[in-house]
Amino acid sequence: MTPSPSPRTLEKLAAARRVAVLTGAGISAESGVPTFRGADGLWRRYRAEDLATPQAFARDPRLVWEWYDWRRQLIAKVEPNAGHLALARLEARCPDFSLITQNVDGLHPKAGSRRLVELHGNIWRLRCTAEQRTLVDARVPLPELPPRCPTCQALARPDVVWFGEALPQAVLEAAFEAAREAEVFLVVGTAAVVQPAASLPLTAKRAGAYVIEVNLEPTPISSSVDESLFAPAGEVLPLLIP
Ligand code: BJW
Repeated sequence: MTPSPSPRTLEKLAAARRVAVLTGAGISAESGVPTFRGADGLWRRYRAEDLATPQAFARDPRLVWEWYDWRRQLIAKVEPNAGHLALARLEARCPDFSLITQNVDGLHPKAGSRRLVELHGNIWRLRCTAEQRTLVDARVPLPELPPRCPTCQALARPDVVWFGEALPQAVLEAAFEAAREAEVFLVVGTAAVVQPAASLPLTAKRAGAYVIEVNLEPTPISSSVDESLFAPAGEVLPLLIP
């Protein structure tokens, strides 16, 4: 049975003027997007070192692109779920709101979220490896692998953040500022192990936020938050945000 949020959690969320949310792969799981670390997670079948590092791309850009092109084809077929839609509703009624996502799938904007910080980039953008110019290319499948920059013909890469790469400074600052200023901080569907994203809920907590976690199972931050709700995000978020 889906756990009911406590009255205190519902009151905090209803009264808060400054709300920040951190989402991870779990929020898109019910749409049909694979997570990374779960039972059917991508990292059970593929090695991150072979596909999601700058070294892997330097070694074999075509292999890396085949994997991203496969994921793009999968994501192109799915729709936002009740969890994404609930967060878009929360944004519409909250004067100061930030949705910080680790996801690259673009399902939050598709659900109507606008005040969005994409920590790990976006799978629908390509970045020129020579001049760092980015462009949106939503063609599935891509006609040429690996794709090239249409302006200078240099190799293009997915505009995502791989292991060992720094997150864009402005994006990182916006996320930590939102965490420090939030009255309520909601953490949804993340294993909370990848840094620096995993530090955001604890930063918010230390700065005085009421922190609510939604996940299928306990995570390393569960013992530090104010309330954990262990159930699918697509069921819990509509209860939190009717
Ligand atoms: C549900 C659900 C449902 C399921 N409802 N819930 C400090 C200590 C140790 C290591 C480091 C450190 N600082 C940095 C590091 C290294 C590294 C790191 O964190 N490693 C750890 C794994 C140990 N971090 C980095 O390398 C980062 N870079 C960095 O710090 O650079 C520093 C630097 C500075 C200056 C110069 C150079 C460098 C970059 C991290 C980039 C992560 N990239 C990826 C791939 C993105 C592109 C792509 O998608 O292909 O991001 S990896 C992958 O993990 C992806 C995700 O965004 C990220 C997080 O995963 P997430 O969202 O938590 O998903 P899962 O699958 O792990 O969990 C899903 C959860 O949902 C589970 O808990 C389920 O239970 C739950 N769930 N269904 C609710 N229906």
